[in-house]
Amino acid sequence: MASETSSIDQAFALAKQRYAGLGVDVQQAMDQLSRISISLHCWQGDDVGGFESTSDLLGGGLAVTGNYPGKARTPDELRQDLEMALALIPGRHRLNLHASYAETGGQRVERNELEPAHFQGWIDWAKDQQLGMDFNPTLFSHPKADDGFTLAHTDPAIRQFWVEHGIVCRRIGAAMGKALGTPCITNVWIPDGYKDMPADRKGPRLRLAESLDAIFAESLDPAWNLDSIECKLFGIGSECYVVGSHEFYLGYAVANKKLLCLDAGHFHPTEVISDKISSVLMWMDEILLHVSRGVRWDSDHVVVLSDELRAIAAEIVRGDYLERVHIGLDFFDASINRVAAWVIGTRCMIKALLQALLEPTEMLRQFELEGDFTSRLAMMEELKTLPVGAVWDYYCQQAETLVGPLWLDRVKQYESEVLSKRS
Ligand code: RNT
Ligand code: ZN
Repeated sequence: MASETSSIDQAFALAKQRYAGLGVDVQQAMDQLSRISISLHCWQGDDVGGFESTSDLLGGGLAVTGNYPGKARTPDELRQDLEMALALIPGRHRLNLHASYAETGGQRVERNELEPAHFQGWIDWAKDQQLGMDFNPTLFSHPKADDGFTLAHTDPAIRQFWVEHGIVCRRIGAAMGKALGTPCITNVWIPDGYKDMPADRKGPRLRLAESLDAIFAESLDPAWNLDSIECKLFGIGSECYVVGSHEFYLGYAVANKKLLCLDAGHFHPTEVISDKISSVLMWMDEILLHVSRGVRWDSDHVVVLSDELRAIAAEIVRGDYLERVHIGLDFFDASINRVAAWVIGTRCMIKALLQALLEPTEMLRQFELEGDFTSRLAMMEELKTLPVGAVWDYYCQQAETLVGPLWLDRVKQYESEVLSKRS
């Protein structure tokens, strides 16, 4: 172990020199990285199931594939799995919870009657784990969402039910933020849309705007709760029309000072959110990201260190947006170990941020200003193979997190001791 440690130290010392040669302060990059929190989505741990018994169907056009054994069946199991994942991820992070993960003590509580008390178990746990929390009303997997419409439904009673759900969720978000001393981002995503060509694209949008206004009518302290709205291009069963499109929510967010949530899987396949960050931040203070990986469609694959992930991180760092961009994850894969999925995706997000923080951006900008695009491209490619891995290993070691693929052994052990015992 001693020689292992020293080889990490040696590699780090060499990497540090290498970066210093480009004017990059590695220590400063690591310090900055340690202050970035990623919001881990609870729903990777149980295939977006939640703990209500209202509906076995996922609904809302969401699809999880795979039947890897060992998924969490109770809030305690889910928390135990999250603790395992968090122990293998350097830094201090956040939990992103859905309303369908309420703890109602075996009693049936309708979604429009949820209270902070139903999330006290999560809040206490988050406090104990030193995690901030983010929150999401759940407008799917419910009989009142079965026909594919919620806030834009033609039936005023159904709209009212979901408006009330939104209202109670914002209060729950504020309670989470107050208890934990960090604002909770309460993000609204709805499935509403048509499978086939609509005759009226306008009506549902008018209804959605009215419902959102009603949800957001109560003013809450932004120190406790921040509202966010998530757009989408299409879903399964809403291929021809989605009420909450990008243009709809971009406009609503600007007009009403809300955060916009950009999900990496919610655009045309060649359209990337990395390019949208600096565009939308011209007109709003803060945004939320749902970092995901669509493969051919919004498939929510586990995030890997792709070109787009690196571009997202680079944009956040280059634009000096670390305080204005909230980074949440949104993927769910049931075909691999679910704890490993969290660890892989989150570690990749952090690695991408490290790589971005180690970039000699000024040098690249200078080339660009001078019109020397040859040097810009050449340097960007050279930078890709600098020893970021040595810095990453050292960063993990400093954070007392397992270095390299050693974390996988720990997950395998957890699988045989805990997950495999679940039926
Ligand atoms: C769906 C949205 C939404 C969900 C979660 C579970 O397409 O991405 O964010 O994934 O609310
Ligand atoms: Zn999302």
